[in-house]
Amino acid sequence: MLNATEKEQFIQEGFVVRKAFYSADEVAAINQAFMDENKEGPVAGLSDSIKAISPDDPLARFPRMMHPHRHPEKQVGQIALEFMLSPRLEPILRDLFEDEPIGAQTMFYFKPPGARGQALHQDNFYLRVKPGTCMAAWLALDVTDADNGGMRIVPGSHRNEVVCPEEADLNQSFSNHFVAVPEGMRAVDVEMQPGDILFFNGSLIHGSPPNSSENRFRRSLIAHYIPAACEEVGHWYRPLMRFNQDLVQKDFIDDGGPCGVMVSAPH
Ligand SMILES: O=C(O)CCC(=O)C(=O)O
Repeated sequence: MLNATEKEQFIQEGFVVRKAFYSADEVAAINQAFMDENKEGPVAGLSDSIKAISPDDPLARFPRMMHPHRHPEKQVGQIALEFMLSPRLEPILRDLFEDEPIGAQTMFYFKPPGARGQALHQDNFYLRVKPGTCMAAWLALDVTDADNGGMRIVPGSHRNEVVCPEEADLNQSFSNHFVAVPEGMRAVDVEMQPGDILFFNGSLIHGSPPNSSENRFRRSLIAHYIPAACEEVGHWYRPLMRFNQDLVQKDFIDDGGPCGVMVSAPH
């Protein structure tokens, strides 16, 4: 559960960090499993197809893995599913949503040295949750800071509307979507230790700069959730799962939405 200060911070700023949520042993086991899964490079059906910008683009060797929890036959699949539906996370997410949380997505970012980041964006643009908002639980698996491309967030921006993104600079970001920092707000870097979790509202503007460190990976395991009371969600996020693994039906939206057609699997 969250204390009153954490809850107030989440309401005002749209995020909260829980320190040392996973132990060093748990973090090491997660990293080992994903590094093993990627040891021959990207895995068909699991790794994202990120377009390399040069022959030595580190993301060509280490693209993020999308929805690993949908692969129960793999160790990484079991790890991602356990993380998404962890009884440790459930009461916190319930507190943040003031509703039952439903698991919608997992991702694993390797973000090796030299990798591009992900330009500022809002998750609700992709998940299209209505009414309400999606929510992220972002587990740090390395020390993360501005140097190795840690998370950058715009506190308070979750109270703004979801906006149609502009074109991002593809030399800095593997994703082509970019949402500017609203006037009067500023982006801040979130420094985290392995095992810390950042929870954030799906309308919060966030992203990460490139990993400009010499030799430090910035790995993270991420789950996204929707509230039980929402009626609509993007079709990419099917199946939706309760914490007891029961499947949940919603209106799965597959039109272009207010910002036009999305041609590939987002986020
Ligand atoms: O880890 C990152 O660099 C970005 C992650 C992100 O955008 C998210 O978890 O929604």
